Amino acid sequence: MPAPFAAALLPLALLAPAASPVSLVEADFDPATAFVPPAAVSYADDLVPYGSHATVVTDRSAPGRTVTVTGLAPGHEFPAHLHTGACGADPASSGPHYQDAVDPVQPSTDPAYANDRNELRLVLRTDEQGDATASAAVAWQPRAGQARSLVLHAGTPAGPHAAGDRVACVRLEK
Ligand SMILES: [Cu+2]
Repeated sequence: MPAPFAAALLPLALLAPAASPVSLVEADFDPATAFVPPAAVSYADDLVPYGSHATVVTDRSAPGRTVTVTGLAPGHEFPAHLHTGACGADPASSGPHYQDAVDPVQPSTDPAYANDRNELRLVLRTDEQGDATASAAVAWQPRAGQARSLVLHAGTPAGPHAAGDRVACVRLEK
């Protein structure tokens, strides 16, 4: 019975050219002062050594991100968030947290907006090698061009840094 067989193949043929729902950002942390603007910036070489590495996997079929880092300070907790701005020489250039529903009052402190369903937040807990993987799932896709960076904060133990200091930034969009 050729007709049902052909009908069954048709949806597969339509799906085949679609782009993979998974995209990947691979970046080495470098100083912001590098001659070529780096794909990932470290602002604190003691916590995020130059040459350490980040991988950010985005799966559009199950919104969220999986972040892997290697070679960071061992035994450390780095909170990491999606931020709106681009990585730059000034750690503040990455701007506020990306929010699906944007709080009309910025900086956002209202728990109705500043929460882990409306923002993408995760915590990277490094092992004794300085490696960590963490995932966060959310119910939304970021608006194109508005979630430009993943920022790592100093977290705990913060050492000479304040826990909220931005210690590194991974470029997700131009
Ligand atoms: Cu943040």
